[in-house]
Amino acid sequence: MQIEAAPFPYPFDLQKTAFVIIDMQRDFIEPGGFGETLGNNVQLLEAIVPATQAVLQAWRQHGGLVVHTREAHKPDLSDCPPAKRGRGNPKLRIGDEGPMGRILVMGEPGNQIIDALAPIDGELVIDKPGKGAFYATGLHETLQARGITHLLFAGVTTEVCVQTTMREANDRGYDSLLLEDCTESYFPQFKAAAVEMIRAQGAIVGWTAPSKSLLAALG
Ligand code: C5J
Repeated sequence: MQIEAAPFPYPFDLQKTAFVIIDMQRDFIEPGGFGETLGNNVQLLEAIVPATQAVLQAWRQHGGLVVHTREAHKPDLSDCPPAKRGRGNPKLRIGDEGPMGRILVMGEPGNQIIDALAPIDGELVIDKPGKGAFYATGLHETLQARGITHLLFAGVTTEVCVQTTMREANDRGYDSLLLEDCTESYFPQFKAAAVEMIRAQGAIVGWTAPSKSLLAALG
């Protein structure tokens, strides 16, 4: 199969490709979570849910591997460096009690993936303490054991956890493609810049394409 993509078409084998949905968790998308405590307008991110849901449904129908990630820390915060917790001047810090439970802590209501994209049996759910999904998670080994060589990306936020993970994937030898309408930032100009820099210089980090190109390839 091949996706019409930029900077040039992206060939992939469904059996060797995973759809990776980054951090579509209540902490980032709904009022009262980490995103809002940092002063962001979380409504911007909600807009990508229908397109991401459509891809998820099609990918499931084709039997493709799905990986969901959550930015999530242990309740004792032993995996949250003080530098991360102390950064900025938020209303609430990681680990503090917010309207949806403790901010960015595993098992709390706000840390769950939004209902519209909830994982189903057989899908991988990766809790990650960093911005990149390969850091301290074993994700690379898990994907290698399944023979995965190609990754399709959706999720939030484009220039932080999505781009960081794509760069980590690139250095580990994966061919990655970002679905442009399935990713968003609290800062639209950062999304635009991240999309450009990913596909610049002959796909230096990876490819980008609208989700309709993937859906067309899947048929
Ligand atoms: C951020 C993320 N932006 N998932 N996390 O802190 O991009």
